[in-house]
Amino acid sequence: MSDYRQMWADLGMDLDRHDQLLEIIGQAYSQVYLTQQNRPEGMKYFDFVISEAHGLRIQELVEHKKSGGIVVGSFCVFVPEDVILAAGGIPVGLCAGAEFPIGDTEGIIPRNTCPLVRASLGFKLSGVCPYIQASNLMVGETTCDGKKKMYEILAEYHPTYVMEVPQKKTAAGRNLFYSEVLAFKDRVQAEAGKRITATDLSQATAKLEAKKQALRRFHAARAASPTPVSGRDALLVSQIAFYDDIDRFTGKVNELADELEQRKTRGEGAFPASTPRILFAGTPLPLPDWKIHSIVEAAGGVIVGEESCVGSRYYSTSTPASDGTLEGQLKAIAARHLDTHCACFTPNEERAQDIIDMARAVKADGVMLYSLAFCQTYAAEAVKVEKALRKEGIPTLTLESDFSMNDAAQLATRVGAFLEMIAG
Ligand code: BJ8
Repeated sequence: MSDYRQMWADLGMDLDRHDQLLEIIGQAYSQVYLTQQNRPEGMKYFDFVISEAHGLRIQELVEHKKSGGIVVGSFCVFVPEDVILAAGGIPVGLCAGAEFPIGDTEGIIPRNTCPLVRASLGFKLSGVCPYIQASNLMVGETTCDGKKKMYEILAEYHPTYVMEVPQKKTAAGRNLFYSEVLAFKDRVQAEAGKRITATDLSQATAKLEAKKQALRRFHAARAASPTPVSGRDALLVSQIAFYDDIDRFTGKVNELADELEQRKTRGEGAFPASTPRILFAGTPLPLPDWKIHSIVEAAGGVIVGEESCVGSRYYSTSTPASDGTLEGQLKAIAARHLDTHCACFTPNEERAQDIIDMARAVKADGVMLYSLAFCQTYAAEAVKVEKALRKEGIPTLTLESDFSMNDAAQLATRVGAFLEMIAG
């Protein structure tokens, strides 16, 4: 990694703190990932991507900018990646799943704010995220109050643009979001110095659809018993989906899906078939948040699906057909995003059914309903979702946590008891 120090310095990063971060992530990765047995061969590519997440990939972004392209960072699946791609830009999902930079937000945003919101700002303030440093623009959205207010602060430190997401999926809400997608296209065009044509956009959307289709194939293969891949590895693939090169990633995920399908034919699993199968449902698990998955799998269970934005809420939406004009395609893109069943909407009845359907599809023995601390929308919705799951006879465990390891032992006890209950 030492070859990249000049590049990091040029990006204005804090090299000493960045060294500390890499050390922590490197240790966690070795412990959570490299100790696993019987991993698919195809995971080697994703190990490589992680090892070069702050190196080679950043070098690619820097090269892209040198040749006149732009890099656009975002925090939520409501930001349309294909609009950025159509302008010759590279979209990157910013991760913020770590405790490391949260102290930097002390006195800037209240402590009783969701850790994802605090870490998102903290990664900018601490100067340890090369993705933020390399991005021309960061794009926020009005999905929750914590994020809305955080973006106002972020704008003081980095060029930031905010898209308004409606709270209701009414005709007025849909029109509002369409106008937001139009305005976003204009902003991206201005940033890139390039007009997006209908052909640019349809090609970009086709790439995005191919990526999501590869992810759908990969995650569908987890339904096999025994499941051919660990939850940790599957989560990693979903996390990397937000920042790797789109075509390369799609190819590698399809290769991995082929391998999982062959494993299924041979009856080969990451864990024995008798291992209790858990569906994770809730708030996003951005890199490098591997906490819940490692606790569940260390306690003798396996995670077989993620109903999360780092998971099915990202890959399950697809772009409806359009008339092919630029406006028609942008309308279809707006409709695609409003098909996301995020707790930021009221009502959001579809989500409970999604979880029930997914639990059945992946043959889950139980569902873990997770929310990050201080996330009111997901915590409140968990009550309703739990009721719906109980009605279907699906065992449920509700958990709330953050990115620190302070509560790891307590979580492990609760998870262990839940696994025993469903196995017994
Ligand atoms: S589409 S889930 S990525 S908004 S956990 S910051 S909601 S207080 S992340 Fe999300 Fe988009 Fe919805 Fe997905 Fe606020 Fe809750 Fe924190 Fe959250």
